[in-house]
Amino acid sequence: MTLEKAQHLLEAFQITTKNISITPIHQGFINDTFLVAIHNETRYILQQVNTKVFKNYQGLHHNLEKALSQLQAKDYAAINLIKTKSNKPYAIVDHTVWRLQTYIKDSVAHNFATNTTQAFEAGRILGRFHALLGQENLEQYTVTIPNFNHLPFRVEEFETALKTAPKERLDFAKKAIDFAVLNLPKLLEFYKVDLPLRLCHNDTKLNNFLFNSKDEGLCLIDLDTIMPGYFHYDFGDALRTITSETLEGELELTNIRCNLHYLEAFVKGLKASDLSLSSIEINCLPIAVSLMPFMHGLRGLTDYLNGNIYYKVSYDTQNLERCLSLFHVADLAIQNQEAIQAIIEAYF
Ligand code: GN1
Ligand code: MG
Repeated sequence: MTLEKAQHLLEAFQITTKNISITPIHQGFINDTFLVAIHNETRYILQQVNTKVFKNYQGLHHNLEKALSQLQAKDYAAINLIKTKSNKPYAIVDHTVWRLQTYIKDSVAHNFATNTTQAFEAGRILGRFHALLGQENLEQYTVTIPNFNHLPFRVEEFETALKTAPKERLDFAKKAIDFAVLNLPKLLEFYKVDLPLRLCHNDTKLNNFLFNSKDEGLCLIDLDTIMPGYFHYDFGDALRTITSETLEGELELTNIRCNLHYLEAFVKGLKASDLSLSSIEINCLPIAVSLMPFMHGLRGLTDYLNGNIYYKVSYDTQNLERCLSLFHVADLAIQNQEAIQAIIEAYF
């Protein structure tokens, strides 16, 4: 991104564009993100919204504005959208969609947890997020990506890919395919229970939580996928990145952990947030810890089989490697299912 281009884009928004600097933030598989500084002081997050993934970007920004207006509380750091000069939450510049958000000073994000305070705080912030949005009318939110975290739908996509993928990809991914086929039935059990829908974040990997330098949790970021879902999606997605103690696509599988101390700290933090969950929701929490890494692994595998058409990748086998890594996280959670259940039952 050149300075001229940044200047041109930022002119669409209600900010001064004098003396700006811009740095790309190389994170995320979908949108392109930049940190903008004005006079080396005020900072903003500028993002190009991937409209191939978020075809309904109007609905996305409707959800975003609505949810952000509820996520305002003394103990939860607020993020605000900077409106465009025509008072819209996003700008269309040269046929591309851009949005600008406030940046929380001195905040940091972690790709994986390194102490129990971070795990506790992530649990607490997730609980606060759900409590603040708990009264929202789900009908007023748009489903921007239908069936986003819905495993049965991801299985359909996987089965289609199995039928259409070239033989060499199927052979190369054999180990992952076998793991998926073997474990699918027990994870699909989750859908036998009739759980209540809640407004969910739907992408609660740890690096979407902001912390201060004392490891206190501030808020959740990246609210693109806010839509109705099960609390379990947010619970399991956060835990997969908290218990593993490694980067999401860790290639050295022996480095991946299922850290039950971190899991316990997260559950304690959730309890401390005073979010109230029904007993039927509580009963399904343990399986969510394996469901989410499995579902993400399956999405990566499907994309590999399809020739990498969804996620941004830097090399051909990246999606498959992410899948193997995520399946390992799922496998460890499956092996530790009883211990995970005992920890959850001790607090809920
Ligand atoms: C994508 O781009 P990012 O990191 O916000 C994906 C999530 C995955 C994540 C994997 C819309 O999110 O579901 O968890 O990659 N988002 C979408 O880290 O597909
Ligand atoms: Mg995201």
